[in-house]
Formats: sequence, structure tokens, C-alpha cells
Amino acid sequence: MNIEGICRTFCIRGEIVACDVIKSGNINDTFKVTFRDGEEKNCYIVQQINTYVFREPQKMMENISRVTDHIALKLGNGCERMVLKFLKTEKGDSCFFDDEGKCWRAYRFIDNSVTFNSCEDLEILYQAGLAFGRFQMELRDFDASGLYETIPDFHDTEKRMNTLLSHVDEDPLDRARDAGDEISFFRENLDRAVKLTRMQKQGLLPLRVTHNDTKCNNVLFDTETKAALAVIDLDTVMPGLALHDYGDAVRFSANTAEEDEPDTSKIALDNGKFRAFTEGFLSACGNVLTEREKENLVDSVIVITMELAGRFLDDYLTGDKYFKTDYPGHNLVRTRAQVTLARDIIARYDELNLIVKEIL
Ligand code: ADP
Ligand code: GN1
Ligand code: MG
Repeated sequence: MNIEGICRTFCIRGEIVACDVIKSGNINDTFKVTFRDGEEKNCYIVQQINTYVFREPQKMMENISRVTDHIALKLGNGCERMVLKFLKTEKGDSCFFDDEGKCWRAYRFIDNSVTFNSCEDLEILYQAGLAFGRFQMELRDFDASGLYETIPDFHDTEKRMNTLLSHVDEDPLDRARDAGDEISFFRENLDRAVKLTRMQKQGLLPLRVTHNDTKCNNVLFDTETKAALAVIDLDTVMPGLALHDYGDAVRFSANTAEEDEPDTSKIALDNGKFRAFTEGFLSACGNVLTEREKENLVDSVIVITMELAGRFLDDYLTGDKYFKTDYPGHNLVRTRAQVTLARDIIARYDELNLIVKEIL
């Protein structure tokens, strides 16, 4: 079905005046569609949901609706730019399958907003921290156990490491030899990677509603004031650990380089960025987190960085089926970049913990 047909299914009226592809995510296909309806101009985000990754999109949309409704209710009127609003089809569904079996959803475009794929401005990083901290705050009284697990065991790092190491042994495409150094790193630092999974299984960390994809390009900022608006990309909202959200955000935003930087000499964790994000995050949800959560903030960055490095490597070893790649070997480059970052954080563990202590 074409974009116009999809928009009509979501009861959007008026005439299409523009349709732009937004090419930033690794998972879904995203379009910004502009409609004119009389004097009014309205923009929408229309997305084809990746059903290879999200096997049960209806259940995923139910999670998203419940969580966005909860936040909207808490924020009250006048806060429309602070939370996503999804459109419904005539039948009242928030996604539908077209005649080719593709699954679609649509939601309101938040005007005068901008996302940053990388960010040098510490004030913006502070704002990103605030946005994800507020997400924790707003959902602190939401019963996470009632949410559907969009991707089962998404942050079961121990399971991810076991899968990786068994694919290293099987080595179906004869690619493991390209990553000998990285594979040794995983074997040597396995204990660090599985720390949160083990604590979670022992019941030492509270189950919360988590976003699970807290890259800074999943926060919308006001184009002019650069204040954080809404947290977006809610596909992976499910029960989880607040530390996973924090760790993933720092991994992505406080890196001195891009997530897939081929020149590993450019990659490190930037203390200033780390501090700015952490200050924002803790100022919004510091009083919700338990002592044990606060003690493990730096560990969580190591966990998530190793986990993602492992996911990239696993995808490389098994034929690049999960993450979209721009060139052959992209997942190997991503692996090396993330392993380099994890090594840097491990080397500067005490120094980073001191920064956290100062903030607390
Ligand atoms: P993906 O899962 O592929 O990362 P996202 O939901 O994050 O998809 O959307 C991709 C990009 O589209 C975002 O980084 C942002 O720039 C833009 N975008 C998404 N939703 C909105 C919205 N409601 N208003 C404005 N821009 C948006
Ligand atoms: C994927 O779609 P995107 O780019 O926001 C992935 C995240 C990874 C991220 C790494 C559902 O997120 O887990 O951290 O790529 N999302 C899923 O860039 O697997
Ligand atoms: Mg995104």
C-alpha cells in the first residue's frame, strides 16, 4: 500500500503536500508526511514496523498506548509536545497490516523539534538525562510486570553472552577469525558483563518500566530553546532495569566518537558528557533510585556497552540479519568501536565512580 493509503487508514484528512524519509534508526522505516487540510498544515510520522525484530506488533502497540496514556494523564493539558500521541484506524487499532503484510503505525509529528545523532553541547546532554530521568519518574507508579516483553530477554546480558560464545564456536560463516582480539576481550571480562543480570535474578534490583533504547536521538528537543520534549521510539518499552536505560544512554551519548567509528583511536568516554548526562538523569529520578542502583551506575555502562558489542558481533558472525548495515563488515566495525569504549570505561572505572559520587 502507498503512504497515502496508509494515512487514510489512520483517518488522516487533507491533501499530501510532502513525504520525506527519515533515515536515522537501525530498525524501522520512518516517513514524515505533511498534509494540508484547508488552512491547516499537519505533519505525521508514519512508520513501517520491523516485524522481524518485533514479532507481535499489536502487543507492542498496546504497551506503548498504556505507557503514553499514563504519561499524558500525569502531565495534564498543555503538554502535547512532551509525549507521543498515536493515531487509530477506523476500527480503533493503533497498527495495521497492509495487503503486502507490512505493518504500519502513525503518530503526530511534534513541530519545531529536533533530534541529535551525536551531541557536543553539554546542556543538551543534561537535557537528555532529564528526559530519560523524567520517564522513570513519570512511570514509577506503573506496574511494569503487566507489560508485554516486546523482545524477550532483551537485556539478559548473560544469555546474550552465551549465544555469542556458542556462535563463536559454531562460526557458521568462518568469520570468527576477524574478531580474535574482541572475542578474547569478551571471555576475559565476562563477569563484568553479567553483573546486572545476576543481581536482577537475585532480586537485588527493582523491576521498572524501562525504555530500553535510550540513545540521544530518541529524545526530541525544542528547536529553539533546546529543552527536552518527548522521549520517542517506544518499541522496546517493557519491564526492565533503570540501570539499563542509564547505561545505554551514557554508552551512546558520552562517547567521544560515533557508535560505529572505524578509527578506534578516536573512541573514549568523555568525562564532561558523562557528568552532564548523569547530572540531568539524577536530578530527575535520583530520589526514585535505590542505593544499590546508584552504586551500579558506572557498572551499567560497562554492561550495556559489552552487551551491544556482543550483539553486533553475534550479528556479524551469523550473517548481518538483525541490524541494518551500510557496508560489508559494518557490524564488525561497530563491535570494535564498542569494545574500545568498554575497555576505556573499565580502565577509568574509579575515576568515573568519583564523578558519580560528586554528583550524588
Ligand atoms: P527508529 O526506531 O528507526 O530509530 P524513531 O521512532 O526513533 O525510529 O524515529 C526516527 C526519527 O524520526 C527520530 O530520530 C526523529 O528524528 C524522528 N521522529 C520520530 N518521531 C517523531 C515525532 N513525533 N516528531 C518529530 N520527529 C520525530
Ligand atoms: C537499535 O532502532 P535504533 O537504532 O534506535 C537497537 C538498540 C541498539 C541500537 C544501536 C530494538 O536501535 O537495541 O542499542 O540499534 N534496537 C533494537 O544503535 O534492537
Ligand atoms: Mg530511534
